[in-house]
Amino acid sequence: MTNVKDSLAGQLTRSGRKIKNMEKKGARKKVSVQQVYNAVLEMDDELVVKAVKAEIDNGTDPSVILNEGLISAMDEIGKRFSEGTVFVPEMMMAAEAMKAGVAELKPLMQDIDTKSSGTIVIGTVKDDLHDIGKNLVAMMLESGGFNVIDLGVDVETEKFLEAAKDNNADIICMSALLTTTMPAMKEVVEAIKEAGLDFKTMVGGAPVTQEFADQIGATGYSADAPGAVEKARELIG
Ligand code: B12
Repeated sequence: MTNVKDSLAGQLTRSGRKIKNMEKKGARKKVSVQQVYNAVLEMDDELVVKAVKAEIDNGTDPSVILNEGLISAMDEIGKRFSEGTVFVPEMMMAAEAMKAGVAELKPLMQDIDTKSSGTIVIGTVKDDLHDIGKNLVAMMLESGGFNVIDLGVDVETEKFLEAAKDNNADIICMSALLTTTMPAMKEVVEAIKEAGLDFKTMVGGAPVTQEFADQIGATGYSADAPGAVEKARELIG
């Protein structure tokens, strides 16, 4: 019988070798915060933290570190996953590395002049475990002065509604990263309507589009975290 640990280690070594080969071919994108970007591709959380700290010390804009360093490296990991050159364990390691970098940036992304702009309930929809983007959106909303209740991942429709009612929320924000979990967003929008409630809804996540948001009757959509803050401000008025 194959030992799972050995098999995972084998996978990692094999794909690690592939990553090294790709490096030789210069497959890494050139970005201004190269050390951060590279460290995520190395899937090394300590290296990511070191590189992020170095950029902070250099005075680099935190949003550049986030977008050009951390987020674009995760996009590259996703591309490699699609191509079959990295596997789920590596995606997880890269995700952990990215989270460590985001944690370093979080204190720098707080708005100094914040006042509570409204209450937002946020979560990743049912059957979906992706939370990096959702966490970023939650962090930016919090920094933007909103009171944010984060329900985590794999959130059932009923739980969104209950939390919104309990906290007298203005908006329910939903994240989905899988095409198979996007319909859960529609379920929440319909459940709100059926219950005669008037919560606004915002949807996002890599496969989600404005067109999809319109189709399911969501109140708002944004392609990224800063846009989510803008949209939330617009919706709450
Ligand atoms: C990291 C990752 C994982 C990690 C997740 C770790 C974690 N804690 O989140 C792990 C390894 C667990 C994972 C598992 C799986 N994954 Co995955 N994963 C990814 C990966 C590489 C990156 C996602 C990410 O974090 N991106 C970075 C963040 C910052 O971007 P984001 O989430 O899009 O968020 C931004 C915006 O979309 C927006 N946003 C996000 N949410 C919201 C919400 C609102 C309200 C608003 C307004 C905006 C907004 O703002 C964010 C910041 O700017 C993607 C590839 C990709 N490029 O998307 C695949 C990807 C999403 N996974 C994929 C797959 C197939 C899977 C698995 C099924 C694999 C498997 N065989 O097991 C499982 C599913 C597990 C489950 N049930 O959820 C596919 C999905 C394909 C599809 N069409 O559905 C992708 C696209 C990879 C691929 N190219 O094939 N994955």
